[in-house]
Amino acid sequence: MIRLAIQKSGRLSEDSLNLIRECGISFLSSSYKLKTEATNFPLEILYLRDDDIPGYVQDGVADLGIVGQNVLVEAGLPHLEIEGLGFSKCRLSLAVPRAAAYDSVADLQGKNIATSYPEILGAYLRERGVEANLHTISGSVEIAPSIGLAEAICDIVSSGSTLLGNGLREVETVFRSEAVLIAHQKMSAEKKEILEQLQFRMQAVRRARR
Ligand code: PRT
Ligand code: ZN
Repeated sequence: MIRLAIQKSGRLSEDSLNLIRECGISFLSSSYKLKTEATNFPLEILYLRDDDIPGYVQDGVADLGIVGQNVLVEAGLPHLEIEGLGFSKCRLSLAVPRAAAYDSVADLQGKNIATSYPEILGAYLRERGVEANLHTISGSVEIAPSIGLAEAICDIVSSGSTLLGNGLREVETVFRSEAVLIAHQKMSAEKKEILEQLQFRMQAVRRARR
């Protein structure tokens, strides 16, 4: 039996469940349950907050997980990734108020930047020799400039309409992300075999979708 952690409720949940079902794996799902067992494959599904998934897989509490690369890299655990899954594509971008002057990332020197991704953004700025004050906030990052908390933000973007609606302009792509399959690094031979079967099915599903 292998244990897979997926997001309980959020943007990854439906696509994660659909992928498992399309692999021909059946299970009962109910919104209040925290775990469920498949009926025709040696798989147990754990429903967690996405932020908790990398740590659970690193510690081996779950053998596998499905999570956004943005969350995985921010947690400092990129080595857990074994395969891109092609959904939940988005980017982590820097944005400034529409009317603000902006030529290059050097313009952010000494500025206040609000973000939920201080690790990824910090590395990006360091590589470019920019020193800024990062303010870590966990939500509603887009309103930070309008309330005077920061001159710029760094947040997840997909369509861009949230930035637009908050009077912000996207100026740099910091990181591109998609959902990925992650795995604990020390698995038994038995679990490795189940993982191989699962990956084989996932790849077949993805080929069939193209
Ligand atoms: O409760 P839990 O902690 O599990 O969930 P969460 O609220 O932390 O995450 P959730 O469900 O919002 O997102 C899960 C994952 O989906 C993220 O980690 C990304 O990998 C991926 N993803 C894909 C996105 C988006 N697209 C997205 N658009 N995550 C967030 N957004 C938000 C963004 O933060 C911004 O507020 O949507 C807004 C921007 O969208 P646009 O379309 O207006 O640009
Ligand atoms: Zn989260």
